[in-house]
Amino acid sequence: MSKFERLFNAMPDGIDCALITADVNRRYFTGMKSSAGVILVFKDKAYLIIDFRYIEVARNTVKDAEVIMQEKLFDQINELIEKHGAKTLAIESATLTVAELNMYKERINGAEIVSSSALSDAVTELRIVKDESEIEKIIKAQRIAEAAFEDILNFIKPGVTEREIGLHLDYFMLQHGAEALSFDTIALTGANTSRPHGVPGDTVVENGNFVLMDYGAMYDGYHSDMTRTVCVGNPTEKMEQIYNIVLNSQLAAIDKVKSGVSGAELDKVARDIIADAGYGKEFGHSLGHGVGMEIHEAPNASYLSKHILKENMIVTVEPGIYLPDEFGVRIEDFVVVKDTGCYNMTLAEKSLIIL
Ligand SMILES: [Mn+2]
Repeated sequence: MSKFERLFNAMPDGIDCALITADVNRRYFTGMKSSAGVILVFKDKAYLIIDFRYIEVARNTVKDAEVIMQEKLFDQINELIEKHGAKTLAIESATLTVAELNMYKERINGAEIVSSSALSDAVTELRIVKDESEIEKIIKAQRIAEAAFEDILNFIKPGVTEREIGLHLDYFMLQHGAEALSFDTIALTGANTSRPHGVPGDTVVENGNFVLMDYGAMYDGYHSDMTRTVCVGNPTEKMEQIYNIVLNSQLAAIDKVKSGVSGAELDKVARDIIADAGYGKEFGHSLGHGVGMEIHEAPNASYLSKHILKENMIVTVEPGIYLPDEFGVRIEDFVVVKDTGCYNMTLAEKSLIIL
């Protein structure tokens, strides 16, 4: 079954066509990267309407949809709606702006616009479970990030700045096949490591400091995500103790991952260990999130999460403890959910590395 057929199966009855406009979803359905274009999906046929800049690539690579050169977009959409006799058209409520919605309402005639979350929910349902080729791409992205980790261990030493560490990781990943960075690399040292999403600055690594790195590579449209905290010179007893609490919490949560477990249950396993050690308040973010064509996507692993994990979903497991003005530790792997457990895509060492 094509992705478009599966999309229709995931939508409620009564929707005759769907208009896909989000860049990431257009890429998911067509396999090609573009900053413009729309996909119009009917029950028996899909069209990609895309402008001159992308038309050659589209015609050569897009197989599941008929490729149409964009001219007068709304006239073209209206003609196709008429041709297929569609009465209702679903839009991506999760990503469309109010201005775009108003424009569609004004310029699309012939079909009533369904502004419910039906289409966005259906796309999420498709994207949340990965197929083998998607998992392969994510693993490739992760291997690039891990090679960068091996490399950075030779670079980190007293005197280098957070920005230099971040840039070194970024350069390595881009040089070794990453299409892009997954997100702005986080590289922090010393007291800055207590800021979960701190921005790398001119702070210099000193002996006895942690260095926390949270980063990822993109490969063929797919992201990776990992965090490691390493120590330069010897850690204090407290640093070592906190590191081991986070590590135990992370290992216990990974052990718990399998089909049927909820995101909330997973979060609780990790959180209870940290809370029992006396640091519940210092773990102020959720345990994890899905990763795919977006760096944060479903399912969530937070205490509020209603997601039930299923075979071939992907979830990060990233507990942390953050002590303001002292230091922070976070350790993050990401895993593929399996019926019998999980497959950990992250191979990088996570017992405390002392440089
Ligand atoms: Mn993450």
